[in-house]
Amino acid sequence: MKKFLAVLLLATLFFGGTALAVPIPLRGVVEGFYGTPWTFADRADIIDFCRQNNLNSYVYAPKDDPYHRNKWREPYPADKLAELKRLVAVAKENDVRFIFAVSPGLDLNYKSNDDFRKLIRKLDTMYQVGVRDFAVFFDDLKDDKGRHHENGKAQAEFLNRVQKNLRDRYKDVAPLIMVPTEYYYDDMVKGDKLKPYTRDLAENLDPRIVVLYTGRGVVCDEITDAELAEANKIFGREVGVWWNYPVNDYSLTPDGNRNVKLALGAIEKLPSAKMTAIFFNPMQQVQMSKIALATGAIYANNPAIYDAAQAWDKVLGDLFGNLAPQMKIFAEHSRHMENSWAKVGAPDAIEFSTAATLLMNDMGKKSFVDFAPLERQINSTERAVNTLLKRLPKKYLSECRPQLEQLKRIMQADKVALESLKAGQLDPRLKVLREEITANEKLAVISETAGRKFIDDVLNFFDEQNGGKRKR
Ligand code: LOG
Repeated sequence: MKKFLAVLLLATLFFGGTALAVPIPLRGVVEGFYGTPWTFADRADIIDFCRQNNLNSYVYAPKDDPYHRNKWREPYPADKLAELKRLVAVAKENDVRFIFAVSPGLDLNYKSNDDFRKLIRKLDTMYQVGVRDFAVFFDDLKDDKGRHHENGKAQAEFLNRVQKNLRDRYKDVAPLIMVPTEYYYDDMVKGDKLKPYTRDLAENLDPRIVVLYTGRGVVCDEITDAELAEANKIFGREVGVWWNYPVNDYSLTPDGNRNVKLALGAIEKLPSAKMTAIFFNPMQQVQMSKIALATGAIYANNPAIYDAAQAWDKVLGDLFGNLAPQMKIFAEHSRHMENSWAKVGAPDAIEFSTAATLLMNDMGKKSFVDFAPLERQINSTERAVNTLLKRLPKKYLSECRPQLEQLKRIMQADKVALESLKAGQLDPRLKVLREEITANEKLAVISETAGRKFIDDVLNFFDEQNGGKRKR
């Protein structure tokens, strides 16, 4: 009977999904973006956010902290070190691991004892302020021609030596974490063979060192279970994932100071198979990053049953309360990130763009065209934007005002475009509005394939009509 009850209990838990909750052991945020690093307050806030969302790690790796990368040999000045010490304490209070990373690859000499000592000195100082988790990153060491000069064996031996040195002297440090120079799959292989660097690194790296990779590309659409298994095979261990969403450091204003597109979608399309670590790389916009990061936390706490759409709804509700419906509309127009080398995030505003596409298909072909579905989309989007501009708390608004204002401009132009179609005649204001939008794209990009596209579709439609008329 006892046995039966035990089986019954296990079965209920099993099929109820709860007992299956197997969190990814190391899960958290990697402050690993280019651009102005987060402030102390941002970091303390995100560490608290980690605890609240059951994320257990924060990786300190801001590319533009000179002492992390460019001037890695130099010790932190006293004030910076004091700040880091406070942060480590905040992490400890929140039960979040503070993982300190250094990126020495730009000019490290693997054979130099002096360089080895300098690196160890850096990590020792961090140990003294309370850090017990360390990482050494070797990403982004390519020259303008896309070549790098890293030697996989030398790098592995260097890291093994670092790991041994720390573990011999300190019994309480966690296994070292590293990012290889060839950190995405497509860069590790040539044809069906491993490239020499990756082969030598994998062959020589202490199997206890945790390797992070970013998937098939740097910023890629998904990682399947099979792809993860392939990466595990390459490195002869369970690799971890450095996931480049919602990071937007490759979408910049011309002065390079601010990011033009915000990644406000859910984390999606990640493995459901067992994984050892996952770190999400956020945006400089710390508050706006919380949408994706909180969905990432739901994923990392139970990958097997993760549902991106459900997680997104829950998180929007948790973060924005009664403004969640409006935030959802706004965020829908700002999920997808894409350029010549990056592609990630669900498509933007699917319902909106579907309504626009259907409408444009019908134009000129059918005697009755139903404008209502797109009109509803435009109106509800405009209303949502206006509400957010009025009511969104300042900490959020200060990070997304340019994008909200741009979406507002786009909706105003969409209205004029729609009226033009209804009237069968192009309203000359549309071109003016379009120009304004283009000028502002230097500062804010949103809804490229939905609201923004509709403007051009309508302008093209009238161009073709006029062209056609002229021809006749
Ligand atoms: C960098 C990262 C950057 C991200 C997105 C890794 C491992 N390294 O191209 O610092 O934020 O892409 O631009 C990267 O992803 N390299």
